[in-house]
Amino acid sequence: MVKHWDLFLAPYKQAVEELKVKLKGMRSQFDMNSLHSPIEFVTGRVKPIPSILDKATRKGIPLDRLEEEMQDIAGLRMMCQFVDDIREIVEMLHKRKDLEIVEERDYITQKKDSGYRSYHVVIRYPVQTIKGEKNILVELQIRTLAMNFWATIEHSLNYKYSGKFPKDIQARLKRAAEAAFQLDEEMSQIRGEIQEAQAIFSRKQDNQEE
Ligand code: 0O2
Repeated sequence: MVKHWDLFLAPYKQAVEELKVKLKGMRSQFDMNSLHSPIEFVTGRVKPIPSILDKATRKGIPLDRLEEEMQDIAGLRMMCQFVDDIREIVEMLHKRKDLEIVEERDYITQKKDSGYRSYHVVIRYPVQTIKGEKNILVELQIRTLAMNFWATIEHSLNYKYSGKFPKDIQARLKRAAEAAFQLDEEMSQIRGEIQEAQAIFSRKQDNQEE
């Protein structure tokens, strides 16, 4: 028998799969036109049921209001090389006709107390079901590789310490966040140089494949 959660999560799974194809497709189009892709890679997930329940309790969201009030049951991440790529991706999202932007949260110019940096865009995305169209909320997190590295490490430490970091770990994480920020700054400064090298490398690979 199909369980209640399977039925509830089905459109979220469909949205994640569809959006992964579409966003990865954007990357391929840049590649095919020999242009720098602002998207390096894309990942996606449906929030596991225990995390949905935890978050609902933490934020006081009644389970019959999950659809309206929990914005990240479906989530995708887009990683980029440079901070400026993030703006380019957001601009492209604004132009798309297959989704509607509901909210944007800029944790880059306003980083979180933890040191977390990322750009969040909540979209309303229509999924076609056998019962008609269903609009669901999806959270897109757009971040550089350095921001992603920091967030991934911090997320696992957060899990280990259940959010209650020892003081020294907390201080180190903040310093690491600053170092990730500096790395992004440095890479932006030599962006032209890096892209030139990548173009040469990719041409060399294409020649070898022919
Ligand atoms: P998971 O495991 O990533 O699914 P809140 O949950 O209250 O912080 P809100 O208002 O629901 O936040 O939305 P927000 O802040 O836009 O997005 C929450 C998500 O952003 C988190 O999801 C993380 O993925 C990421 N995030 C936010 N703050 C931090 C942080 O300090 N460190 C890390 N590593 N990630 C962060 P979840 O629900 O935590 O879980």
